[in-house]
Amino acid sequence: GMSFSLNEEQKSIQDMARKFTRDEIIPVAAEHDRTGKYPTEIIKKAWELGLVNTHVEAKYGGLDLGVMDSAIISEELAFGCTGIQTAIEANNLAEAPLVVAGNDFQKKKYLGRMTEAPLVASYGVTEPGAGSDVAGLRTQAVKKSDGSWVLNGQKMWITNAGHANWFFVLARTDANANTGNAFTGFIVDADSAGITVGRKEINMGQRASDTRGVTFEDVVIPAENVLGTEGKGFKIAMNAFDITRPLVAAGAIGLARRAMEEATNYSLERKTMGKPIFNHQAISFMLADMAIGIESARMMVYRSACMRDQGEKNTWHASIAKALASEVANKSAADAVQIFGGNGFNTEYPVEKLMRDAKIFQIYEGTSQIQRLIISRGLADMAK
Ligand code: CO8
Ligand code: FAD
Repeated sequence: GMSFSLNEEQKSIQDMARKFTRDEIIPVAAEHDRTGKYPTEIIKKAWELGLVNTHVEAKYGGLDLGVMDSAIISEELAFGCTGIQTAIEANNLAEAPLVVAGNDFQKKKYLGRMTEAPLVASYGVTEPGAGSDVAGLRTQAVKKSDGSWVLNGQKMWITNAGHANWFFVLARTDANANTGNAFTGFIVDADSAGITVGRKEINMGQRASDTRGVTFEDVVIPAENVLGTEGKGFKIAMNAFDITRPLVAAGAIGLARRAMEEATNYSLERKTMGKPIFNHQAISFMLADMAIGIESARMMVYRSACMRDQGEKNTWHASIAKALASEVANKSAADAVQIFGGNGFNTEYPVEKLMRDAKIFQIYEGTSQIQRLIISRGLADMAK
């Protein structure tokens, strides 16, 4: 039958991730936010515990966890700092196209090395001129007579780019074909000649995470690094989101839960008009709304994650989870700042960071508008 509880293994994963977050992330999160320093040491420790690259199959050295198990980890890490969680999560995203379409050789070589050393990788789809409109991207790969490819173009907003060992890159390989046949996915070694990684972008939030532009100039890619079938890259790039949108949504829930806990604790201590502000219903109802949002968004995360683990197509549910969780995170963080009053606006308290960090959840991995596009298209399909 249907169960709403975690099994023993999932509970122990949750405990481990929660403890790691408490001991290793929370104490340094504000400092990483202030300096923008990339969390190399934290990634290494998380990697040692198996909290990174969670879905790599056992035969390539991984733990072979499901999306559901990974979502539990994502929520816990995000509770500590979503900048650091995003740096870790971006590995899952880079690896997802290989999970979906990689052959044994590619998985052994590129996923295997992620389990042998604490490396990071990047997913490179977005460009300066095309983010939501993936089919509008202009990076191009041309096949040479020996079967290798030459890559030219520019990617933008690529998480982990400054530290990546390899990139998943989506490039146009047919100027005339329709979207489903026009793009090919490639694995590109970061030390290939012709790659220039840009400066670290200074973002509003999630400042520990590393976001950069990447330029490819006549970069040669061996034939063996084509992912799946030539021309079918768009679907590989989209299928990757079936794995990662539930995880990004889980991250948003971790942030919302942090906002709720901080604001609850604060409101039980802070007094006005002779009583803790928690006892003003205007305050406690904001907290109740956070709980409503968090509990319902988490159900959608678990639902969309379990569907994927059970081999069902989860794109539509993943978009609902991602849209809902990112909005719950933003509302919860903004209300937490409100509950903290003047202190909420100050960097000595943890909630202004949550508000800055929350915004990106409505933008990356498909904006809230794009999730609604996918959800509404699904409605039209169901009506047919
Ligand atoms: N599964 C399988 N096939 C698919 C899927 C899917 N999910 N989606 C589309 N397709 C197929 C279609 O069926 C169609 O195939 P065919 O031609 O055979 O019928 C073909 O692909 C083209 O599809 P569409 O006609 O739907 O294409 P559109 O151009 O209309 O665009 C979207 C579709 C949905 C708008 C798409 O462009 C999209 O998802 N845009 C958003 C892009 C996005 O999410 N970018 C995120 C980049 S990564 C990122 O932000 C990382 C964040 C930080 C990293 C750390 C945390 C993980
Ligand atoms: P646009 O597509 O130009 O959208 C602008 C506005 O128009 C948005 O509000 C959008 O919702 C709206 N809009 C666009 N089209 C429609 C439509 N059809 N209907 C209604 N509204 C629409 N990308 C990667 O490939 N890899 C990464 O690792 C990565 N990491 C990121 C990290 C950060 C910190 C940031 C900021 C971005 C990252 N991205 C990454 C890119 C991210 O996915 C895109 O920024 C996002 O998909 C939006 O694309 P855009 O910025 O081009 O905005």
